[in-house]
Amino acid sequence: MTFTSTRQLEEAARHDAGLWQLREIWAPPKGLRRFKEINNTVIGELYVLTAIFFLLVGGLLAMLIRAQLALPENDLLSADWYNQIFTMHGTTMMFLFAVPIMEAVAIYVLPQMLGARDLPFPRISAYGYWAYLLGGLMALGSLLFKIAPAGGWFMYVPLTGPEYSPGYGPDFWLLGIGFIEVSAVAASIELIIGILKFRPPGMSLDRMPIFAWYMLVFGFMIMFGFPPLVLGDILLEVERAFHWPFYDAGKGGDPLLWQHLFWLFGHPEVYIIFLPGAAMLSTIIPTFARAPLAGYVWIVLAAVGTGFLSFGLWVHHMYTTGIPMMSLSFFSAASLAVAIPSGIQVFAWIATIWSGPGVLLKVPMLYALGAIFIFVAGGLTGVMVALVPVDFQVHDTYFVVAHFHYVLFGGAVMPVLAALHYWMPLATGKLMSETLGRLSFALIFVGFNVAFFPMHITGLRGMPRRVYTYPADLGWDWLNLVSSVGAYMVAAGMAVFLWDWLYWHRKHGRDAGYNPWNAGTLEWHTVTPSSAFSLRSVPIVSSTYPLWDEPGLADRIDRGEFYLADSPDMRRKTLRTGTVMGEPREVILLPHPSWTPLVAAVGTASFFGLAIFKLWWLCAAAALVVIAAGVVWMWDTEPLPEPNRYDIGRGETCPMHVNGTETHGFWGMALLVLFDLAAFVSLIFSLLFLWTVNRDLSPPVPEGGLGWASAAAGLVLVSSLAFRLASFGNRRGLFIALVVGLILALLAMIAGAGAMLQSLLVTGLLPTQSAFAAVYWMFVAWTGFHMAISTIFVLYMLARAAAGKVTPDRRQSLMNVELFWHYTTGVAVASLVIVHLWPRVI
Ligand code: HEM
Ligand SMILES: [Cu+2]
Repeated sequence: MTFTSTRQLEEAARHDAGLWQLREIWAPPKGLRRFKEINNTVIGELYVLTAIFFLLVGGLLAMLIRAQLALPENDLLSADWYNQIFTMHGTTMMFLFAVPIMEAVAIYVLPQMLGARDLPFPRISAYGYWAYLLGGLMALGSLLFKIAPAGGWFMYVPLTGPEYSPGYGPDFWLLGIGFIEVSAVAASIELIIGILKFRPPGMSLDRMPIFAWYMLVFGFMIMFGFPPLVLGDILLEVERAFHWPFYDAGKGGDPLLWQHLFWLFGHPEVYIIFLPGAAMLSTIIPTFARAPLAGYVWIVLAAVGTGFLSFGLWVHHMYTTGIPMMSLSFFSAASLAVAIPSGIQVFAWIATIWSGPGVLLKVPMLYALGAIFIFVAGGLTGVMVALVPVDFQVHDTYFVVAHFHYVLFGGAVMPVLAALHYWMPLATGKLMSETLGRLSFALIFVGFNVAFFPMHITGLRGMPRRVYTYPADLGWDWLNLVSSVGAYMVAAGMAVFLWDWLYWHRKHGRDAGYNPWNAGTLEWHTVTPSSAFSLRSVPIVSSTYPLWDEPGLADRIDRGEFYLADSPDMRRKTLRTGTVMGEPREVILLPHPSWTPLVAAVGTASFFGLAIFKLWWLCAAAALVVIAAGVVWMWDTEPLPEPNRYDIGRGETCPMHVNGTETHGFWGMALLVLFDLAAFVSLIFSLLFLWTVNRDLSPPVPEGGLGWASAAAGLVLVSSLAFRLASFGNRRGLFIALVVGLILALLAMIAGAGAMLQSLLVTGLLPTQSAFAAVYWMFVAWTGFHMAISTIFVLYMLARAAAGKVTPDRRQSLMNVELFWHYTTGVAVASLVIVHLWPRVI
């Protein structure tokens, strides 16, 4: 029988050894040691709480903005303080709320939805979470001292460059936000691999819950969308700290380079936020329409299509910068095209509602419908501003402010509120209040439209954005007053929501019991609140909505009829399955609670925090803390259980340790490399961009250095070869070959680094003298950084080898490091060619 109350579950655990074991090993530590916990339910909850906290901070700043703008000639806030406030409002909302909340919800529900016990790298989720919390607090902390960035959330240079923003403001942004991107990447690797490799048997790709499809696209978009910003960030910080003039027009740089890099990230960002919102809607709507999602395949195609298209739209944020006519037309057409996949999704939702036996208008569904309405309205103005002549009129006016708030509220805030109402029972076992929910929905929905609809008109009447006040006689005053009233209505609605969310429903809410919404996806398979281990046994599924289509399945999961129903050795485990068909491949031993993620995150945060104030020695100390935590963290990976086969139940066994390119560890490294490669390509893009816009100023040809460059290239290639020999030797069981190979590789790499540095030193080019020279030096610095990481990796591998942890059967870590090693060699050779050959041949 399916448990319908937690009491029954307690009762059962007393007689059932398997259940007892699972509960015991997955129970989070108590007291302060709870912060060691890395399990996705604990981390996911903290993540959601933190993201909502940042939403409140961003909302508070919005209230200040609206208070200031309520009346003309108001002097509540000074101009400079206003600039900081709207900059931090936008920054907080985009970087500290909108993207993280999506990761947070996914980290919490995905494993349960996918019948996994956790995500592939729980410690990385934990690290990502702490990094996010600390980085966010750091960025916001600047507000307390009134030294926050004030250049707008897109931080355009030269305003944010060393000349016009000499203080610390932009550094808080660049380092704080740069740091948070680390956590976004961590989460995206986690989600991609979780979705592709940690599904229950039988769940082939075409049976995945639609939520998983969306989050897969989301993960890949972060992979390719964030690197340009990371690179742009680094370049700007280096320009500010060391005067390398990447963006300085006087020295061959170009402020537009920043705009390109920013919007190469910034436009996909909009979809990075919207796709998870759509994922939530696509999950919630079928439940309340009581019908499967109409057009599953179409939605998958639309999500993937949106992902691709959104990388070709960035220039629509730059129509007014003097772009050639040809590109204006191209980007305008592409921007219009993206309405098609968005439209497909909206029509599919409507068709789903239509095809069912009638809609249940519970609170999550109300929020979902509100989301569709608001998002469509934002989409319509989006089509308008995609047209170049319209944009020329309304660019940088309140019309645009209205447009993007419609998109963001409809695409993110409302879906998130729907999702929180919907999934809360998984965490608390209680339903949120229908009455309070209706009240908060009404206040937020009406308040939002009252606040933002008038901004379309204020914008058309010419009110520019980012002005701290305005004169009384321009016809903007009553519209602004209405907007402010609406904004405070939204705030009141949020207060009602919070009251229910944080307090009321936990105390007085109705018990949710088993599957309160009668949903079809796996996360609802048992009594709420769900357990930290998410399910008693990992099922075999045969449909997209297993709870609807397979009567008795929930029962059988709870009775432990499927895989991994116990854990006699008291270790946390989950199943890795085939990427396409989902057949069992490996039993994964998941890590137990540990302090290392928190320590590493504090170290990383200190590194970035100290860098703001240019305390380089302390930065180096912080880096050592991170490295030490990393070594402790990694040391016990790749345990080699004997015997290697584990009884997963149903008379089947699975290996507990697999080497090769199909493992989640290897995929993790491969995705990291992919991300890094995208940032490297952004650096190449920057060089080509500077070259094409400055055709009268060709890149300087380095004088000499060719010999050193060839030596460097030869040395890094030798180092890769030596590494190959090392791993070849290891496979043959030749320990000496392993050690000698690694040492040779290391020496060759270090010598290569020296030769590479020398190859640029001898040319006499200084990074401060021109933008091109700065980019050349950036290639060298970039390579050097990778060489340093590779060196640390190999020293670590040598230590592992000495401890007997690298053997023919235990070669996965070595393989992962080798991948990074060859990649570093690739970066070095590419950089050398670009710096030394390319200027000679063009
Ligand atoms: C009731 C809620 C909100 C209100 C009243 C509000 C109000 C405003 C206003 C008036 C501005 C323009 C400030 C100016 O240009 O001088 C603004 C900017 C902005 N808002 Fe909101 N906002 C709200 C919620 C949100 C949310 C939920 C998001 C994102 C998820 C968001 C993202 C932004 C961004 C990115 C900017 C641009 C900042 C800049 O120009 O640098 N806002 N907001
Ligand atoms: Cu855009």
